[in-house]
Amino acid sequence: MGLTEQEWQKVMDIWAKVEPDLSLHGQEVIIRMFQNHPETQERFVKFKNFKTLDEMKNSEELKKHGTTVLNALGKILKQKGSHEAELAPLAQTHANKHKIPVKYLEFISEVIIGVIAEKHSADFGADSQEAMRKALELFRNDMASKYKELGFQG
Ligand code: ZNH
Repeated sequence: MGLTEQEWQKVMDIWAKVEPDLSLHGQEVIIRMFQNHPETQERFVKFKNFKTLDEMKNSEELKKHGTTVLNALGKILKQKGSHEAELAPLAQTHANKHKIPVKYLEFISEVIIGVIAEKHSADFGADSQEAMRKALELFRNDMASKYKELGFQG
């Protein structure tokens, strides 16, 4: 389940390409998640009534949320697996308050990989994608364990 130092390095390298344009990536991730998995949009009081792509694209709030999500994810990835301190509060809110199933974390993980692959094809080859996929799997597994501890079915 863990990643080798080399794999973490690949994750860090690609994240360094994402970071300068975090909010654009974040916006894209949230919009694509809503489009590919409309049930995820229902979880957001502030976005669930958006109907058109333009509405989504023009929303500063949505962009801000995308930035918040990727910012939190970046902090977690940089812990290279020792992310207990970062994960605990996130698991808490996502289990008890937002009620986000692990399945939705799977959706967003795939979307994140897809968006990065599109924007950074030259720097995100098969082995980097594989490393990122493993890192996001580790994140989800640890979220799922926390969910269990909190009594959330997830
Ligand atoms: Zn989430 C929120 C992160 C996924 C839903 N988020 C949030 C926040 C953060 C995050 C940081 C803020 C704070 C709190 O906690 O509350 N997320 C995140 C991450 C991830 C996620 C990192 C992965 C990667 N989420 C998710 C999903 C979903 C969600 C998948 C669904 C589907 N979130 C959410 C909500 C919220 C949040 C609903 C709230 C919003 C507002 O503001 O209202």
